[in-house]
Amino acid sequence: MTRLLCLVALLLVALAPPAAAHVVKAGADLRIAQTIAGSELTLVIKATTRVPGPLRVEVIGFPTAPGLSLRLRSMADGRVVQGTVAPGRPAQLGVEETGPHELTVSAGGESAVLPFRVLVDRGSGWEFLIYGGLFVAGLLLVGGLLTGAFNRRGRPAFVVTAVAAAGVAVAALVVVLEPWLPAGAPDGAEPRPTDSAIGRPYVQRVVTTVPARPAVGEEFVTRVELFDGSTGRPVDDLTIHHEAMAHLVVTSEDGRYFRHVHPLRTAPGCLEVRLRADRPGRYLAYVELERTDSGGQLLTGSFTVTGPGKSTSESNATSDVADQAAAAPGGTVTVTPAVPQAGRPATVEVSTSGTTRPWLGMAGHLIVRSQDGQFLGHVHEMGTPGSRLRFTFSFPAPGRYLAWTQYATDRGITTVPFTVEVPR
Ligand SMILES: [Cu+2]
Repeated sequence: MTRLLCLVALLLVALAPPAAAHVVKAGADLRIAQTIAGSELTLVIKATTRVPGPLRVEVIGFPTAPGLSLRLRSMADGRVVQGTVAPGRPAQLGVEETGPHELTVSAGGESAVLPFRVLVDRGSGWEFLIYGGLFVAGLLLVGGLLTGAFNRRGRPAFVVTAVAAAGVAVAALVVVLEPWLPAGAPDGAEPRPTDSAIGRPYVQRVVTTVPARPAVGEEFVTRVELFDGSTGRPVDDLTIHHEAMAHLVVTSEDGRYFRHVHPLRTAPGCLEVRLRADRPGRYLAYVELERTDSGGQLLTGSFTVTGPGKSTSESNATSDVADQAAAAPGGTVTVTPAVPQAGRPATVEVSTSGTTRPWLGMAGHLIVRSQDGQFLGHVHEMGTPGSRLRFTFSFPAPGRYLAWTQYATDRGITTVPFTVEVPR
């Protein structure tokens, strides 16, 4: 009996997964895509393990990124540290405290102010039970085995081994149940909002440009101002989703112009990005974002570019996009079935030129707009990076769609445009 219990206890110890298996958000890197100084880059604020200590910041460029100057400010005591970061040259900024900080990122006369929290995992209280239980069990097991070896009657050994087995059982139970047990908040975490049960109102937006009527060929600022639907105050609680605070897609009416960019937070509730349009006419803007406790949202807006040339509404969308596709550096697009049905999943496959690398957390992106601009869809390639991207997309209704697939390689971000006709 004693031997059987020992065997069971040993098996439990051997089979229990390591306590580190649980996911601690405090230990995760924060990745934020930014379009700055004409470059697309991802800023990586590495997870901190101790405070005071170094905060590591890296930058990934698509394909390259300018050198960025960094300014880290603690919101608790106002302490400021500065540094620079470039691809392959990470920055180390000293942090004294956990809690709210602001990282100002500047390059080419542009700046973004990124609020974030320095979090350090305290470890969950449950770990104490796991390691405590295993420790006690280990001690008693050894004791039990020794007592069993020197005591022929075996009763004390039985008791000791039974207690050891109970210790192991408690530890194993906590290991198994840990994903469902409440975890302690990390150091520096935001206090739980009291209104989280009902959620926050959707964001209202105003999309404007500076100047108000940009001219063809000239750089202008696209500004997205976000307001709370009920208080009218600026919305400054966006959560990072798909590695960005907001994803902005700007297309000309005919689809010939397409930009997928990640605006800079220039002030609370204010996002800005610099663009340059190549033809006059109407442009449509779509903003994908997610507000804390409010879910994802798609906001739309439009603006007009003035100047000489063929207007964005005069050209034939299909032929222009086809010309553009022919000129694209890589990618043969295959849609299956060749004539997709409305409301039924279709498969879009794109052959890539070069090995893809993850961008915005995915191997590839497919963005689909109805010709009239009333609909915008966005799906991801979820597979592993390779030479072929595959998307599943359901066109919502009959009509003509303008579509763009995007992926990143070492040479930069490739956009492959194509059109799809969905019959009645
Ligand atoms: Cu994006």
